[in-house]
Amino acid sequence: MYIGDKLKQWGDSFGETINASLNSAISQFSERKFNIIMLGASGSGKTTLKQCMMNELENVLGKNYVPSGADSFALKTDRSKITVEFYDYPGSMLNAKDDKDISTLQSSANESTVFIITLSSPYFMESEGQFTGKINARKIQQVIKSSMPKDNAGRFYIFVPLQCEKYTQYTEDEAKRLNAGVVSVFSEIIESLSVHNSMGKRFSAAVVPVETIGNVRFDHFDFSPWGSVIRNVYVRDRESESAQRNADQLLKLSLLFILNEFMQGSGIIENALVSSYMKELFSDIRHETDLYRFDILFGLDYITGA
Ligand SMILES: Nc1nc2c(ncn2[C@@H]2O[C@H](COP(=O)(O)OP(=O)(O)O)[C@@H](O)[C@H]2O)c(=O)[nH]1
Ligand SMILES: [Mg+2]
Repeated sequence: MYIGDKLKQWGDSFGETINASLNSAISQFSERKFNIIMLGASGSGKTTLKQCMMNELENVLGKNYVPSGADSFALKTDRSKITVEFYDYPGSMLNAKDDKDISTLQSSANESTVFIITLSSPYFMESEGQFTGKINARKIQQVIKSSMPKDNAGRFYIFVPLQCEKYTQYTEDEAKRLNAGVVSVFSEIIESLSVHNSMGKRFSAAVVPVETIGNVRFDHFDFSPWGSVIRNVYVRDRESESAQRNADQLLKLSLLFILNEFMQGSGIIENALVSSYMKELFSDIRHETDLYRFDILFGLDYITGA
């Protein structure tokens, strides 16, 4: 089974829980804005992924969803509003020679609550990882490092392998190798963030693979005569229509964290959004028999509100 029935059930009840809690939890507060920044090399899939998440908004938020521009949306009740904006810059800005570009990126990162870090999976999964440099992990880690909050603000760092259908759909070993690969590419920053987490920073981190296309499979790299990768070649692998998978999971996790931040900032920590029952479902979703898996690396409490 690709995604277990449990996962579906969880997804359904999750949506209801968000809506029910939202109405009661935020009705007494005014407006607040949160940002989600997409960080990844050019071509790693940031814009596609952002669009997939936007496409799930209605489905996930139901009547609380209010459109608000191409890159933002709002969760609204009668008396309050949480606006969420995606920062989606060209990946080339990571390599910008121009100081202005890098400082735009940096100041957006400083103001972001959720960091979605995208990786083109074949670069670290194929050819013994010799093209891992193309993920630009060094620069991404620098931006993350320089944007750590001085105050008690929470941050959710979600590492999202993309272009990963070849690894998520066939064997469990490959699915595990994918998640482990992500952790290894970003090991330096993950270690540092987890130290901050254990010293009391409200930091969470997760690895959440998403298939934004679904019915394609990585086949090979096209090389230039001097051995650099010109492009990644994918082939249509199945009869099925193109179908994105798990962008809704990523959206829900991001929203849960944001809602918890909202409540934290409002001084009603006890008003936990998600019950211990939800926490049980969290462990279910990562059930061994589900080929698809996401891993919470640390900071689960800041996501579930437990
Ligand atoms: N196979 C596959 N291709 C993807 C996936 N996500 C993005 N792509 C492709 O990767 C290319 C770059 O995507 P884009 O979103 O423009 O990347 P950006 O430069 O990071 O914004 C596009 O051709 C997408 O169709 C994915 O999950 N699987
Ligand atoms: Mg883009």
